[in-house]
Formats: sequence, C-alpha cells, structure tokens
Amino acid sequence: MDHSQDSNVQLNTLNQQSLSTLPANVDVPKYDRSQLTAGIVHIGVGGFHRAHQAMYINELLKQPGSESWAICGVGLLEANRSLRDVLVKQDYLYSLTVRHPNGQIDHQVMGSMIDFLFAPENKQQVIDKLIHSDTKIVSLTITEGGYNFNPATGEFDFNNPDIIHDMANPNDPITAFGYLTAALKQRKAKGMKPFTIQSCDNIQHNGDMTRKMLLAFVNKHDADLGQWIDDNVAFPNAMVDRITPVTTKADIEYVANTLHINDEWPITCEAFTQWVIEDNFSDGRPALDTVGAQFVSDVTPFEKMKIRLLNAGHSVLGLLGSIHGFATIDESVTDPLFATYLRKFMDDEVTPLIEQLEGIDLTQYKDTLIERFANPNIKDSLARICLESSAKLPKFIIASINENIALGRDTSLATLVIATWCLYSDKRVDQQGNALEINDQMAAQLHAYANKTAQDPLAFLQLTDLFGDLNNQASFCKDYRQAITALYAPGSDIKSIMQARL
Ligand code: CS2
Repeated sequence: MDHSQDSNVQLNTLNQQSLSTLPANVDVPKYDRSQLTAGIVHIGVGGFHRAHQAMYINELLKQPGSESWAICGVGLLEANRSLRDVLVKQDYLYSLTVRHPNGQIDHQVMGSMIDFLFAPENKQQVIDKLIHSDTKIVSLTITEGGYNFNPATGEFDFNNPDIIHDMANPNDPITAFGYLTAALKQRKAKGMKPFTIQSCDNIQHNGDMTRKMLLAFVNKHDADLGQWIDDNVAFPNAMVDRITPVTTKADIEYVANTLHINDEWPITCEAFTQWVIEDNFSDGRPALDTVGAQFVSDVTPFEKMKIRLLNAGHSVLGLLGSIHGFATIDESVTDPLFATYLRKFMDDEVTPLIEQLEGIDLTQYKDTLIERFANPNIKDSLARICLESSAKLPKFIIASINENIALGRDTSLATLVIATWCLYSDKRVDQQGNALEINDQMAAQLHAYANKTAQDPLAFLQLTDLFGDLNNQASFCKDYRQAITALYAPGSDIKSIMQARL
C-alpha cells in the first residue's frame, strides 16, 4: 500500500517495535540492543555525530563482542529538551538517508545510541553517567566555538559568563568543561581510571586543544586535579569528515513517504565518510579500524589537509556564494567561475602549505572534494556553512593567510573572502538585496566593526580577537583595501571581482 497518497493513514513512530515493518531494503539494527552498554558518553548530539561517529559504532555493534561500546547521548542545552522527548519515543533510533552523487540512496536505521540524558533537568544523572565504570570514552561535538578559546591567541576565555558560573559552582555545571571536571574529580577521588576525552570537532589538533582548554579551566582552582588529568587522561587528535546538511521538514516527509514511518529525527548525509584517529586512549577503545576508521600515530597532516581544503573551501563558497545570492553549496560550485576560483584557492593558497602524505594524492583529494560539493542530492545550505563563521574562519582560512604572509606568498583569493565577510556582516543582504540569515555568537561585534568600513576601510580588521595582527600587515592591508573598495562600489558584482583576482 502506498501510504504517501493517503494523508489519513496514521504512520507508526520509528521505534524498536516498528523496525520490523520497515521495507526490506532498509539496513536496520539486527543486533540485540537490550544487551548493549554505553562505553561512550557523547556530549553534543547534532547531525554530524549522528551521521559519523554513531554510524561507525552502529557498524561495529554488528560484530559480536562489541556490546560494551554503545553510546549514551548528552544534551547540555535547553534546546535539547524536545529532542530528548523524541528520542525516548523512538527508543533512541533514527534513520540515516545516504545520498550518493549518482542518485543512489541507501537507507539505514542507527541503533548505536541507547540512552540520552538531558543535562539541564538532571545534572547529577549526567555526572553519575560520566563516573560510571562502563564509561570509557567521553566524546564531544560541541562545535568550534564550544572550546572556549580566543581565536587569535588560542588561550582559554575566562570571561565567558557560563565559564564564570562553572568556576563558582563546580557541582552545578553548565558547560562541557564543568561536567568533565566534576566527573574527573570524582574519578580521581574514587581511585578510578579516567575516561578518554575524544574531540570530534573540526579543529586542528582537536585533542591537544581540548586538553589545553580543560587544563586551563581546572588549574585555575585545582592544580592537583590538573596534574592528574595531565598525567592520566588521553585526548586523541582526530580528523573527522562527512558532509551532513541540516535536517529539514522535507527530510521528515521523505522518510514518511519512502519508509512509511514517522521519524522526527532523521539525518541525510553524503556517502563519503572519513575518520582518522590518533591511537591514544586512556582505558581501551572500540575496534573502529574494522569498520572503516583509520588509527595513526600522528593525525596532524590529515587534519590540516581536511580543515584547510574542505572546511575552508566550504567557507569560500559559503561567503562568496551568499553575497552572490546562491543558496546551497552544490549550486555555487556548479557555477564555472566559482569552481575555478575555489580550485585556484586550493591549489595556490593552500596546497603549498600542506605536507604531502604517503598514500594520499592531493590532486585527487581536491578533485573528490569538488565532486562531493557538487553532489546535487545534498542540498547543503550556505546558511549552515556561514553559521558561526567567527569560530570557523580563524582555523579554516585566517591560519592559511598568516602562513602565506610569513612565507611571502600571495593571499589575494582568501583576502577577498575576508573582505566579503565584512560586507556580509555589515549589510546582511546579498547583492540582490535579499536578507541573509546571520547566526554567529559574535554577530553584534562583527556588525559593529564592519559597519565602520565606510569611514575606515580596514575597520573590520580591528577585531583583533579574530584577525590577530593582520591589520599591521602592509601588503595584506593593501590588497584587502582594494577588495573592500570593489565590493562597496555602487552596483558592484561579486563575480567580476572574483574574475579580476583569477
Ligand atoms: C562545514 C563542515 O561547518 C562547516 O563550515 O565545513 O560542517 C563540514 O561540512 C564537515 O566538516 C564535513 O566533514
């Protein structure tokens, strides 16, 4: 029966019981979920975690002997309340729709999450989970901004009000740092082993960064605990990759029409996936190498390659494309001028900074990136890409600009992206006058600085927390000023400005 034709048909909710009603081509968990225990507690259960780590663990759980590596999700934000309600209804199950560039679609249901704790409602429950002897790994996707560092100096930001709260109220945490500290303190007092802290965010040296930030926080009030963490906790660095657009109402409808089930928490993602992890764990690890992840002794070159090419490439298309009036990544990259600009940026301003990796052909890596970006079945919105640019751009693009300046190399393609970010933050409309959706913790500051551009073309660069000393780099400033003049000229057209820089 085709339920999609009949709006009166009440669809079953996706849950353990309704799994058997799904079409035969859906890969559903056949392992016994009642036998699983949560070896991993994951903080920040967004779309990326559900398409990436939770997918690898789902594959692993198909293998006998891996029952102790299921996931307990943790939501720290008030916004996670409704999510918890959905998850409880769905027995923590959700569908993953994998869309290949050639139109092939794979349907899966992920069973790797077996519990979800909504922290604002019961903080003690979260701390108890973190100190439970089953918990071997605490993994994080708290976004680039969640690590609480000053983007220019890389130092911990003690002025964040939530951090000030957590410092003053160690038993009533709000932030991931507060929770990790409360739990590690108790583990130390009980003579337990610590868990591994595994960052899955797009930050180069994400493990080292997590260690540095956590130690800054802890050492402020408990140097003994800081020493114990430094001596005992592993923070493996990792490169994570899978393009995962924001879930839309259309995705929910698609699952209802195709799988005849009501899934209020579905995920759509591309087919490509990669996870390269430093093999450094405090208390054991899942055999992720048996399900496609790669353990290496040093992940640095992989991280740099991915962040400076893929993530930066996204930001190039995101900002330039938004100002032009494009809505998605595939729309932007299928425009030949944008594709040429992106490729030249990657070839001239990033590739010379990347260490050649044995077994990885950078030319092929870049070709694959362009193919992935062009996947017409992944409608990855530029609004998602430009979200929290202030936390992303220092790592994705400004880092390469600084390295190029130090090497005396040209940065003109990246410079235009920064100048475009200024226009974007200032006017908040595209070049057709349509409003742009701005979502950034620093939105007000970005606007205030960018808005002084008419009086001082370099005003935006005075945001030294983001740009460091770029405003003192003469040749960069000259080029930036030219880009600003072109962008702010009446009737300016981003495409001609891009063309002029090729
Ligand atoms: C994107 C990433 O947030 C961004 O700007 O570049 O979310 C990207 O899609 C993922 O890192 C892909 O692995």
